Amino acid sequence: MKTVAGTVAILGRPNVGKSTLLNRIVGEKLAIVTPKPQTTRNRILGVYNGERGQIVFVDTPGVHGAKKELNRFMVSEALGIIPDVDAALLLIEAGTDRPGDAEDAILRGLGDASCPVILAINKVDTLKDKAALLPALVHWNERKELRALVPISARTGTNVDRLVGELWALLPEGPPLYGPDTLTDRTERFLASELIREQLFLTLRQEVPYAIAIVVDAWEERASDVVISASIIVERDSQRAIVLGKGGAMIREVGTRARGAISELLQRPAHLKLHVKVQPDWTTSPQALAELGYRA
Ligand SMILES: Nc1nc2c(ncn2[C@@H]2O[C@H](COP(=O)(O)OP(=O)(O)O)[C@@H](O)[C@H]2O)c(=O)[nH]1
Ligand SMILES: [Mg+2]
Repeated sequence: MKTVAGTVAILGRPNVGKSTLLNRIVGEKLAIVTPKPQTTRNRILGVYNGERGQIVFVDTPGVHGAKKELNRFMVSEALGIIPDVDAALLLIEAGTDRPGDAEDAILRGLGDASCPVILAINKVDTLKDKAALLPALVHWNERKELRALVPISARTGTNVDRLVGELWALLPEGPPLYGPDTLTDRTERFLASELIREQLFLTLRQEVPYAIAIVVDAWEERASDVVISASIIVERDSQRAIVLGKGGAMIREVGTRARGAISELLQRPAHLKLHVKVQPDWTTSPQALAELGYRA
């Protein structure tokens, strides 16, 4: 049998579970996940090798009304991938009965690119009564551009195999795009910096995580471990104080947790040195954004 290979974008509004789904499908933690919206800032590619061939999934930032420069970059990361993929998964949460602004924008982009799309209705594990899905199914079913509707739970894995199974038919025949050992296009440095950002999102209150970027300053491989120095960039002195915490308690806690996650990722012990630096207006300055990896 001929093999199939292609790219599939995972698109949707913030917080619907796109990154959770990517991790679930590839079986590794490539994308960070938090209960807060707008955690993911860059496209992250995850390679899935299955019975019929290879699917390259692209996790994207959530599509939302964007004002700040950083947010505009995030939305362009998501919508800008559409012309380059073979198919798309539009992810919504159970309970989203009709398309909102985000879904409209995504479906418009997919329509313009004649890109086939499957709707995945996520978080069905939160439904007590599965019949509650029916009104949504009826409404979404009216959208002729949807090739399939699949209720799933990215968290528990329910129906994720079926969802992936629906994708093969949308992809072209061809050899694998990536070698059998390639899991992602992202470097260990990037993944490690994301794990630091994840802990900051999980630990810090409200707005502070949105003002944070991470720069890995040094990465020293030693015989049996790795020493990583990283800067936590914030916009204001007040945010620096919050990240440090009383007597440095907050940053110590973040450092301990991130070190654990990074050691797990790298499959070897990691040591982490964190510094907090203030760089005013990095979220609005195009030049600063580009230097921090948020390049338009
Ligand atoms: N109950 C439930 N929660 C989920 C599911 N998938 C994701 N979540 C949660 O939804 C939140 C946002 O997930 P995330 O993957 O970061 O969403 P993203 O912004 O679309 O990438 C996190 O707290 C996840 O644990 C699911 O299938 N069921
Ligand atoms: Mg995400």
